Amino acid sequence: MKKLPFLLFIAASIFIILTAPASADTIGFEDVPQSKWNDIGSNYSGVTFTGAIVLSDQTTPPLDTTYYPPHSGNAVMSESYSPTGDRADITASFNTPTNEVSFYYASLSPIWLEAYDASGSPIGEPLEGGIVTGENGFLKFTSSEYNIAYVIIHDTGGFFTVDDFSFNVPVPEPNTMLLLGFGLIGLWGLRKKFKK
Ligand SMILES: [Ca+2]
Repeated sequence: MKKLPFLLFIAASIFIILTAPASADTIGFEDVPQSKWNDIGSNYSGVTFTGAIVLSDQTTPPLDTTYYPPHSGNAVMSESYSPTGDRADITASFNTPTNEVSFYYASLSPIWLEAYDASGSPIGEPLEGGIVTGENGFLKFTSSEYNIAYVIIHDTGGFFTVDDFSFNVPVPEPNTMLLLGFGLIGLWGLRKKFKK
């Protein structure tokens, strides 16, 4: 009966994997190294930011927390500066397409959250967030499937900050199928054992 504990382990693993909800990654921008302050880039696993910098009480210039209070800690994400004085849109590209993206923000002008699939086609209607200063607004975009390859965040000419950027990480289907396969083999083995 030595195989039984192993088979029970396999069965338990399958149960856990199959019932695990999609987990969410939340990025608070607190732990960005100084060398990445001007380009957060791929500092975090699962997502790459472009056009994004970190602002905090440690940066130069420091974050104006009166108008743009962080939702967590001392640091937020904001738009990159550009030589022309315009600010870039922030793009967040996901390693694995997600079905939900959300963040807290403060902005001097209305801001937009646009979601796109892997072929660059827009998903649904862009979300608009109103002017919020001195506190945090919240935007959440949800898709019916895991097809959000990237999102673009932009305002309409002012300045904005983003904090606690969150996205769903899908349950890895291939692993689920692999474990299901092992489980079926295990059950088959168990059935043979009890038949003897
Ligand atoms: Ca923060």
